[in-house]
Amino acid sequence: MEQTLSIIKPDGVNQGLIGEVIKRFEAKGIRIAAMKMLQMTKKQAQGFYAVHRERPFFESLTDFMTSGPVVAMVLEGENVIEKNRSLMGATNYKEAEEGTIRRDFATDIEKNVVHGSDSPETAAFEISYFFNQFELVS
Ligand code: 3AN
Repeated sequence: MEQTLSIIKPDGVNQGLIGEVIKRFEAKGIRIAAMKMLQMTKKQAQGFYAVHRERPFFESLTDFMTSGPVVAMVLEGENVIEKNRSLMGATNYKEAEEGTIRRDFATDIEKNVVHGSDSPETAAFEISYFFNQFELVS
């Protein structure tokens, strides 16, 4: 059984897509093991995206991610990292496959509705960034 971190980004929350995104997860048999809504501080966003700190889009990305509330979730299931990534679609929504969340709702390479961990190592770091062990329901 694998776990991954999903975030519905401020643009997703703003567009009223919380229910739509969760519906797509549940329809694929993905279980939600934890969930919370919060608004990140600039420091929290910088820490979360620390791997991207040298990238030209870091400042803009961390501004965007703190611009409104997000919904953070721990998803659980077999192969859930890959399953979630394929439901999300490519980072650039123009390259994302038909029927993916980003293809359907993203408006920009940055404002791409959802985040999902890309490996077991990032998943472990990202889950512990938002949740402690008592907040996870197994
Ligand atoms: P993904 O979220 O698909 O794993 P990452 O980890 O490469 O993509 O990038 C993290 C976030 O940074 C993306 N979700 C997107 O919001 C933003 N981002 C990535 N590449 C760019 C870019 N070239 N220009 C602006 N924002 C970007």
